[in-house]
Amino acid sequence: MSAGKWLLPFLCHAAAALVACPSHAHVLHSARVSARAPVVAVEDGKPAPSRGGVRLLEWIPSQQLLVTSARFAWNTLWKVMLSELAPQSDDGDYVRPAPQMGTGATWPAELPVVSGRYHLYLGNACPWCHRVAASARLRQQLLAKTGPPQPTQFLSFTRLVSDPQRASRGGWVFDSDDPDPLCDAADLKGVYDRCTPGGYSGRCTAPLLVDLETSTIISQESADIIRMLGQVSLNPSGRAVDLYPTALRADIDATCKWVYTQVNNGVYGCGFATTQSAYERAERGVHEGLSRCDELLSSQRFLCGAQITEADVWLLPTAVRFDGIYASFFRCGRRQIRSDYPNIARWMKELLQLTGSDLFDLDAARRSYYTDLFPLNPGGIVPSGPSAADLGFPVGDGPVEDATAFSWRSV
Ligand SMILES: N[C@@H](CCC(=O)N[C@@H](CS)C(=O)NCC(=O)O)C(=O)O
Repeated sequence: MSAGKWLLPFLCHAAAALVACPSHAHVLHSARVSARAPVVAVEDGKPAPSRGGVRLLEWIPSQQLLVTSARFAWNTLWKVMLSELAPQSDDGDYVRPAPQMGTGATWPAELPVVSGRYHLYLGNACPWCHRVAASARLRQQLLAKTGPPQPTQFLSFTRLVSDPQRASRGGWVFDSDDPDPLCDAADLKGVYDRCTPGGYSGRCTAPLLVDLETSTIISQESADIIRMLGQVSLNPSGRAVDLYPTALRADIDATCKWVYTQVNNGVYGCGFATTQSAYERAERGVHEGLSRCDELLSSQRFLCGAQITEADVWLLPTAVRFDGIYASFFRCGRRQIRSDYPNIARWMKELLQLTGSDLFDLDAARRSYYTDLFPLNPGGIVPSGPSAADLGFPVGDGPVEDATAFSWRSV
């Protein structure tokens, strides 16, 4: 039987019950309640108001018809919404779109390294923004929002707010307490338009690195931004933190590759899968990847040895969101970091301290995932935890200094 044949009677019956006969539904409802009393909770001697709905089953000839039609309608809508949110392969796997523009992973030679000219647009919930912010923090390049600038800091940044209802495209808007410094845009689309002669078409993603002086986009790809920021420094001390030391490059590249595929993108593969087998593939990969990280961290301080590298910066955003968000929201919590990956848990607390726990707000991120990605959670209920406090995360502190955690390069 065609889908429309199931859907139509269901919608007609539902509409009739809702629109034409609300009082009928109420009568039926009252009759049922009195016949089966007591079913209503009594508080202070008064029955609590009952909200039994329109009692569709009284109107629709068969429960099977109701369930089949509702499931079909719900599933169709979910698949349509999810294909807009997250492109899919024919097998139901999530396929992350490729970035649309950027200058590659090399800092453009024509851009002088001066303080205040380059600006990052970053959203708290976004893991790709988080890894850019963490790398810039570790290299002491990020200008603080308040207080006098330090000599090493050359990047200003704006905190984007996630609000797909307010944004004209994508999900990012500005709030009045952290406005856009480029053109006072209302949303990130306004920034993309301003930087694109003739107007911008495509996804308006964060992170975004722009040159405020020429109103041009330098890059919208987090991996490239991390790499290119490692090639420039304002550090007057003659040495700078090196997250990509020459001797470790092959190991860092290889580690980043599987961390990205299995863990960073793997959790999205779980959450955005539209078939059971696609979900199971992604979920297996996530825990294989996490087990491999945990094993490495059982014998060394960081993923590629005794010092922090880009590989640690890549793992961090997914690790800190794992128990509090992805485990439940993306259904990959078969094993959790706090109980099953003790070495990642130890490493994560250290990374949070070194990057500064004020860089990321887990509880705000959880609210954002659960409400803004509404096709995955149409009711919009946000779980109460586990919160940052439940997980024992440091909260709101600046970065802890520890020179032994880093490789250094001469500048
Ligand atoms: N390749 C990009 C992906 C960034 C990305 O997907 N950002 C998301 C937020 S987590 C975004 O801005 N999405 C808005 C949209 O797709 O419209 C990177 O790693 O920098």
